[in-house]
Parts: sequence; structure tokens; C-alpha cells
Amino acid sequence: MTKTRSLETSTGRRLRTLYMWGVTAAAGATLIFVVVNALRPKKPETAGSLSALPSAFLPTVENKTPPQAPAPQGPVSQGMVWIPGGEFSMGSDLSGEAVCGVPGVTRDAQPIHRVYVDGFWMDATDVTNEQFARFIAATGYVTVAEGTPTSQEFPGAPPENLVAGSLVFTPTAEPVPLDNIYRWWRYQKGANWRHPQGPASDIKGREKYPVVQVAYADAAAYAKWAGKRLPTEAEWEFAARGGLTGKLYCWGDDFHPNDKVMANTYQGNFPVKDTAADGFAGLAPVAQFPPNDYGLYDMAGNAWQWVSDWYRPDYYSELAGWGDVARNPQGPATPFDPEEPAERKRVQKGGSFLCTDQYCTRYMVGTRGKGEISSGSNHASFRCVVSHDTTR
Ligand SMILES: [Ca+2]
Repeated sequence: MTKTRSLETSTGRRLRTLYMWGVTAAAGATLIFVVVNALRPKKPETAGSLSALPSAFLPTVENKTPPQAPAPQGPVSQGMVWIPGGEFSMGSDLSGEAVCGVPGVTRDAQPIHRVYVDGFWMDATDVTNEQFARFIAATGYVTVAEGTPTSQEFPGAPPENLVAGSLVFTPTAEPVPLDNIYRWWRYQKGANWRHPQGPASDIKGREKYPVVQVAYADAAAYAKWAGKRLPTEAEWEFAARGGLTGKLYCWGDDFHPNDKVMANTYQGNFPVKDTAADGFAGLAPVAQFPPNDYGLYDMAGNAWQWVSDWYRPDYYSELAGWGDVARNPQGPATPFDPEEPAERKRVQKGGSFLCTDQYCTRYMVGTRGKGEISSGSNHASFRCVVSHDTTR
């Protein structure tokens, strides 16, 4: 089970399976073994050492071609911003890894490799609860977390355990070893986008918060309804870098430039007490911090964002191995996470309000997260894009 490395990604199906079988408490030895193993820095799976691979960031070269049509107007009025596309260096280098409290966590974002993406339009913020509510009202769509798991999905599970729900972060009462995510994640009956923490919670007054508890299929369904699509990982990272070259964060190399807070992350002793020194304990409404140079908000922290690429930790090595610029990469053909070979995962980007330098640090712009596709959680959301060509 991956879980420590993917603390900030949705991990639900496996957790759900454990819950269904009522063996959560017994997950013990195997889980810890796997998690500890996951924490151990690993050699890359491709031939050669990381140090032998190209690792320099080369300048971002933006396209000069302006958009051929105004920003698209769909069933949601949210503003989209123009991302010019162009050529850039993608990934995270060893200096980025050194910032992270858990060595090896960012290894799947190496090596740095050269990528080109076409220009496109992108939502300036994550999709909000009020926007998602419009989609639900218009279509009657039922999200994955609202559906009752079936005995076909979970053969052998006791019927009383086949209940709808999703993953919810729960602070611990006191400091705990960071080797088992089940200490702070739980499967919560009745948790879904309308009740992000479970039935006792709701989204009244949270209209401008990112929608959470969305599985990949939910995000993709929304995007289709809105006449948009989910970004590729390369598009997302080009956009997040805002035209800058090789910076640690969307805004530069200083996490707090001039003592300014730039993103909603976690302060304090994880996972006991978030001190909210940045103004927010838990999720924040969208656009509470400065946008990047393309006008995009919250491309670091607050909520993870689904992108359309399947997850494989060796994908960057594959692209780098081509020895040429990867043009509009769409991700690997199939998913594979050696830490959880049976799970099908898509990439998530940006980190969340749970990211901390104690642990995951994946609010760094070149890093990667991953999420099992049928799982939502209360710290994962998404935003959409529209291709250049479709706006003509
Ligand atoms: Ca915070």
C-alpha cells in the first residue's frame, strides 16, 4: 500500500476494500512493511543512474501565437485564462527533492525532460461547489462516492459494509509515526461532495470552495458537460510554471517571498494540529492567494487536481529516453504503480492543504501525485481546459 508516499492523493479503493472486509485494524504488518519500503529511496527502474540523466532546466520558450478566439463561454461562467504553450523543462530535480522531508517522494518526477505543449485555455481556479452543483442540477449525475458499493465490486464483503462513502482526513490526538496513513485517513460513510467530511458536514456557505470528494470519472463527466476537458499533466505543469524556468514553486524559489504567504499548505505538527499560520486550517475558498504569472490561482496547495495522464513512475524516464522534445505528451498508455500494482491511478498535481515540508512538500511545481481513479477525498479537486483548436 502506497499510502505514505501518496498521503496527499486519494487512496480510497484499497482503503475501501479494507473497510469492506473489516480488516482495517489488521492491515498491520504488511501495510507497514510496504509503506516503509515505499519511503526508502529507490534506484530508478530504467537503465543508468539519475546522475547520468540530463537534469538541467533550460529556458521556457512560450509560443507567440495569440488565441484565435475569445475565451470560451460554457454552461459555467468561470473565467478561463490563456496559456500560450511552448517548450519547457518539466519535472523536479535533486535540489527539489532536498527540500522534502521524506527522501524519494519526488523521485517519480525525475529526470527533467523537455516538453512542448500547444496553447490552450484553462480555468483560473479549481471547479467550485456552486459550479459543480450546476452540473448536478442540469444532469442528475450521481458521483462515485454517492453510489453504494456492490458485492460484485467487493466480493465477500459483509452486506452491512457495502455503504456509500469516501475518504476523510482526521487529525490525530497526538504525534504519530508517519509510516501509516491509516492513522489519519478514514473511510467515512456518507462522505461525498455535498458532505465533504461526512453526513454531519455540508457545503452551505462554501459555494466558492473547490469541489472535493470527486473521483476521476466525476471530474471527467463535469468537464464533458462544460464543453471542456481535463488537462494533460504536461499542460498542467506548463500552466503552473507561469512562464518561469525551473523554479521550485509556481512563483519562484522562495516559499515566502517578502514574508508573503503564496499558498494554502499545512503548518504545525502533522497530522495533529494545523496551526493555520497561512490563514486556513483545511480547505480554503478558491483564489485566496496571488495568482501565478498566467493568472491561475491555487496551482500549489489547497486541493490536488486530477489530470488526464495515467500514472507511471517511470514515464519521465521514458520521455527523456527519446532524446527529443516530447510534443503534447498524453501520458503512458496504461497505468502502473509498483507500490500498488492492482490499482489504476491517474496523476494528480499541485498538492493540498495537507502538504508540509515535514512530509510531502508536493506543492513544489514540478512534482507529482497520484490517485486511484474511483476514489475521492476531501483534499482533491480539479479544473478544466479547452484546446486552442476548439475555440476557433
Ligand atoms: Ca493552511
